[in-house]
Amino acid sequence: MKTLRLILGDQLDRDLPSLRDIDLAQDIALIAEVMAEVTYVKHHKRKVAFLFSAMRHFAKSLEDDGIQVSYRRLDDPENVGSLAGEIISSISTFSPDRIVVTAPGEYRLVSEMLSWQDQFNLPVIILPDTRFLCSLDDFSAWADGRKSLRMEFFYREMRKRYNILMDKDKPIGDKWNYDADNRQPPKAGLHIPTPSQFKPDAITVEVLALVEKRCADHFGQLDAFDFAVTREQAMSVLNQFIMERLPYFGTYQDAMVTDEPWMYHSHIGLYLNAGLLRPLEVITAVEAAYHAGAAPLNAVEGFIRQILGWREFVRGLYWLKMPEYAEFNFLQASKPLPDFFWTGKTDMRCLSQSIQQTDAFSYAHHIQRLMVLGNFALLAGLSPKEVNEWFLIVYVDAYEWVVLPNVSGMALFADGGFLASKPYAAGGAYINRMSDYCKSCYYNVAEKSGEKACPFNYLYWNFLARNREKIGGNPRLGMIYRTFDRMSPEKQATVTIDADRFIAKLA
Ligand code: DLZ
Ligand code: SF4
Repeated sequence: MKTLRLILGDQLDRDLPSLRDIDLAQDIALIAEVMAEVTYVKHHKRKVAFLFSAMRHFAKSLEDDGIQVSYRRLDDPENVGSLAGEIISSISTFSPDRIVVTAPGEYRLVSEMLSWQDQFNLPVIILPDTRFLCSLDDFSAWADGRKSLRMEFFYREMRKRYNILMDKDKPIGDKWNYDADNRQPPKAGLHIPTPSQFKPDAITVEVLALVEKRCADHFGQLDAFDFAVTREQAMSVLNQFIMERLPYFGTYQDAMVTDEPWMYHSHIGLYLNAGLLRPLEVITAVEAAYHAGAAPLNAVEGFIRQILGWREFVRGLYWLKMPEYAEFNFLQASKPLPDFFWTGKTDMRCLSQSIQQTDAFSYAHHIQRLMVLGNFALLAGLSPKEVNEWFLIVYVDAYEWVVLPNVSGMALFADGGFLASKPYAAGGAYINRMSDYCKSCYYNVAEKSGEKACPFNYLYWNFLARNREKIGGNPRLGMIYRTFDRMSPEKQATVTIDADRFIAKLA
């Protein structure tokens, strides 16, 4: 049966379900660069360039394997601009008997695909995406009957199921989680290795020019583009991370240093999420480094937890809760995103550093995302829809399945505690402890009130006061509310005055 096999931009894996039983004699793999996917949110230029270059390299590797590939470039005059439109073109060119796809990572696209069979008048087979370690059925079965879902318990099940860092039926070292040894503040004189860099080849150079032209009004920079764009290059990023950064990953995973965007992080999320790396190969390579004595348990366990635990958990949760998850706004936050999220022009040093890095590299590490940008959005009461869209646009590893639970669930508490046991709210002291940003900030982190006080300080108390009705009963916040209640009425009033002044200025 002649089959048209659509491969999406984040499905660049030779072992993709929709490629497995390909008939080399007659099937066609369709890969299409389309404006609809580039602009449903206006993705960061670097993200579009990464995906297009990786898609073109992947197409070439499929052809090398003898697969007939129909590759639609964005600048092809016949490009019709949407995935459905490109399938219609391919149907008229190749007359396939059926269409096969691997389930996409975003709900909006699955919904669209469900109408394709009628639209094309051909069977459209959507295969489950097996590139994850927990199937959606297994996740639903695990979640069934639980009032709240906690990653830690899911992660332990996954450790046992895949026999990762296990000593028979016990976790190696007798503890499941070594975060108590992690999260150290940065100390002076840290040596941070240069990350992997790849000089753009002819394919990438062409893509960069195309993106510069067609995405001129998108956020972000293309200068000094140096991401991996092939599986081989992505493997070398992984190996270099294991050799040079993994040993310090755990200790400094939450640390932030001025002009050091990469720290000891792996920078492989974009490759995993686009299909260039596979989660199990990453996990087993990192586990092997532990057994070889090349990295300590706190680093290895912390890293593996992100992939075997957190990544699988948020993906399962997304599909379990869509489409409602996108509508959640438990705290009824509705402020628009301030302009400085696009310009980086703010006197708040932690925010300007995180946003400028995001603009330059389409990257910021998890604490910049969660405890600087996300924390600010939570405290300032920004609209979850606007914050989610910003995260989806600006990060090279971002797809809705990963953004929505992290932003709405983890950062903004918009799901009311389904994913997180309490809002991750913090004042300036946390950022000061974990970074060197405050030293060069216009604001004073030690001041609690007044024009020069760190805005995180009064926004924090204002957030708690404002949302008391919704979160005041949370047992994990009891002590904090008691501290607030011990403040004098004048001090409490000052919090409101400072917060109102600051928020009025944002608008
Ligand atoms: C993100 C993205 C972009 C920018 N461009 C394309 C594209 O031109 N063609 C394509 O097939 N996929 C693209 N993607 C990835 C899709 O948006 C992604 O597959 C869905 O969001 C589902 O995760
Ligand atoms: Fe951020 Fe406040 Fe520190 Fe400035 S003082 S960098 S606003 S935490």
